[in-house]
Amino acid sequence: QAIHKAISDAALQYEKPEGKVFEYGTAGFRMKADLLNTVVFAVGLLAGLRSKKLSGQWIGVMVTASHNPAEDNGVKLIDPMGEMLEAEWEQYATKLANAPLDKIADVYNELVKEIDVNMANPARVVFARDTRASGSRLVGVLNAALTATEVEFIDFKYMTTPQLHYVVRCKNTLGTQYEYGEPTEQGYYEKLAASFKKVMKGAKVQGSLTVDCANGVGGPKLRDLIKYLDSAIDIKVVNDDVINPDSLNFDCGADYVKTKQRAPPSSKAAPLDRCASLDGDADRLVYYFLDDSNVFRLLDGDRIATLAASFIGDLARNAGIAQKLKIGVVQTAYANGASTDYIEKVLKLPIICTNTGVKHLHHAALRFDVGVYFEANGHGTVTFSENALKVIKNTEPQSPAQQHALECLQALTDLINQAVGDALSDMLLVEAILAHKGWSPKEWLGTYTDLPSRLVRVEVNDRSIFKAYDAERKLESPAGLQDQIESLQSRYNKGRSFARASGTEDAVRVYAEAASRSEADDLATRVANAVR
Ligand code: NG1
Ligand code: ZN
Repeated sequence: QAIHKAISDAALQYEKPEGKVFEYGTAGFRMKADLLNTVVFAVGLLAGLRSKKLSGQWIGVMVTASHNPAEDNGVKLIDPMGEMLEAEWEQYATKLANAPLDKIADVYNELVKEIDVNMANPARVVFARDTRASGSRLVGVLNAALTATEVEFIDFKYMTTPQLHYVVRCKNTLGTQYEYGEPTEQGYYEKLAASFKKVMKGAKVQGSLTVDCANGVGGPKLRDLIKYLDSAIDIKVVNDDVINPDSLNFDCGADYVKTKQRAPPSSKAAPLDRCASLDGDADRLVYYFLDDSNVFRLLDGDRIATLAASFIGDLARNAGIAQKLKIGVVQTAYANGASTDYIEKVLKLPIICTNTGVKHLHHAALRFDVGVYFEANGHGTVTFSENALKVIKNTEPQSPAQQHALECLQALTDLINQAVGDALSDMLLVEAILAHKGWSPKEWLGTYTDLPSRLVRVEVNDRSIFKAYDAERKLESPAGLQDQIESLQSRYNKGRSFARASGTEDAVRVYAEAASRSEADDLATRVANAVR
């Protein structure tokens, strides 16, 4: 039929990289940008099918490689509620991406049958990209795939990843009782700014916040957001060079700060200055500061989770609805053991540990009324169940204090991007909480003491033999390795270590923590050697 021919014709413009097998992983497809044309073409085709399958709901396509180097790029699909693509569909993406170009129209037709797509349904797609130089070429490819399959689409140009997730959710809830906001960038800023001002009632941000934007799309977007905040907060934007393409994620950004455990070399922060870093597409956030002795102190995703959980817990108690809300925290094996301890023993909240990758955390979070989830690397958010929204909205306050707490909670549900982890939204959340508590980063850090930890990347011949279970905290294969790891960790005070195959890189990651720096390093080295 006509579409079959249009797909075949359009596909002819591209060339498939030889001998490369593609896989839709934790972060969609991600690799060197010059290998991506045919992959993006395939994703464009699938986005249209996904929309048709869901009766014409809007599907998002984001072109980004997040914290990866400037020469990389990637592409991922966003489901109607602003969530990651349903896991079941990842295999279809993989199948299309690996189809030979002269067969891709046939594979497309096969998929239509296999997935049982009603081709008479409309198809609607929104897309955006980060600031990478390769983005415009890839968006051109996407355009070609959508045009060939007669999909209605809107190009949102440059956006942070969470902004596009927001737009997708807004588009699909427009005119329903779950309306999420205006499906525009301006709508996003207005929603964040208005709810921030509400949350800030009765509190004032102390001092300024310096935000390192990884020289990515978060820079210009943060500058835009600031215009809507009416100086409710003093933000200094640094590392916001989006002109020089090589500067992206280079010696700056959330991933740099978290993995190197140091501030960007360009940082001019004085002791006790509040600093934060975003990653290249602004879905990760970490805080840090230099203490009185000029020592670098990191406040990572675990810290944001504990801060948010304790604040929301307090608000729920003050609002008199604590009994009606099941608040919980979701972490991965990479969460520092001290944070897990603090959540269980001090905050007395339930914890779920899931596999790495935010889609797993997000799903687990939905099991709570208020689900606080963060990966240690700073990617996360808070979800509110329908019950939670109802209770917060419908509770009659019995005192001014209770009313204040309820209003604050209500505003939080708007401030927090519930579709996905969002560095800009999370940043305003942290700023609001610190302001309410009257805390500097020093008091925040003082809530508990992190166990020294070490993360090592180990190159192996075949990482697929490393099979994990128990939320990736243990290995069932290769045989015997788990016993070795356990015997090693038992020799260290508070020792904990695990190894798992990375889902985004061709390597095995080894994590170790222990009571002292030297023990953690030593344990990591020994487990890494056992893995090799
Ligand atoms: P892998 O490569 O599977 O460890 C990394 C991060 C995840 C997540 C994904 C997706 C660590 C240890 N791992 O996964 O947390 O963010 O990338 O970007 O930080
Ligand atoms: Zn990212």
